[in-house]
Amino acid sequence: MPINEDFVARKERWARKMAGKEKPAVRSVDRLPPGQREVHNFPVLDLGIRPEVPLSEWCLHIHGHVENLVKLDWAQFMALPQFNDVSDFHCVTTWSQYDMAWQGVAFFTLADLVKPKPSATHVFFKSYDGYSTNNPLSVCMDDDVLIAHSWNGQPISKDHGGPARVIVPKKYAWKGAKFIREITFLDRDILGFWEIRGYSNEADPWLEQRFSDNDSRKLP
Ligand SMILES: Nc1nc2c(c(=O)[nH]1)N[C@H]1C(S)=C(S)[C@@H](COP(=O)(O)O)O[C@H]1N2
Ligand SMILES: [Mo]
Repeated sequence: MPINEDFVARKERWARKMAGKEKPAVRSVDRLPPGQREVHNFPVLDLGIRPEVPLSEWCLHIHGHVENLVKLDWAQFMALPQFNDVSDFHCVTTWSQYDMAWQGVAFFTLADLVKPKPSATHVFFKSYDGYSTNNPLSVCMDDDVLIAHSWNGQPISKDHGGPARVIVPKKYAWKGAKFIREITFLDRDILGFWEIRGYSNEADPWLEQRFSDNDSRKLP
């Protein structure tokens, strides 16, 4: 298999962040993707079901095309190497909030733990509220993707998806599952809650991929 330069660069950036050596991100003056407006109040957006998951009952199940199936309880999750990252947050309903400071466990760390098999190409995320979403594995293996338990130094509230939520900064925010419960590595793509309902399967805010009609690859 040829070495994927892009992947190596992302993993190197992540390793520098883990070591606390990353340079502050140099963001362009133009941080607002087309059709978005900046907010400062972190709106709440979900299906209206905010499941109460006591930490004593919380469990993250990671399985599928991996060498090691893993079930993490809260203590095991919190004992994993911690990762901090600051990123911009873009909701498809046109609000964006800059400089969201997240703390949690990097997707890279989870991948090191479960070791995706070569057959793994996609990742499916399932939540305690019945929500789901999907991403290519290559999208998840970026230096800014994490399972966050804290925001601005405080545990993520139930409104914002606590105990833990997925953050995929380069995509519209629906690609990051709040109330995360299960992560499945797959050898094919399966559409999530909004993707089934006509939302883009690629969800790049800079390309304004809000709905599937703007995707580069039309689904059958
Ligand atoms: N489990 C779950 N995750 C979810 C959603 C949801 O309804 N349920 N909504 C998504 C959408 S559309 C957005 S914009 C963000 C909103 O996160 P917030 O409520 O913290 O702003 O969560 C995403 N993740
Ligand atoms: Mo959203």
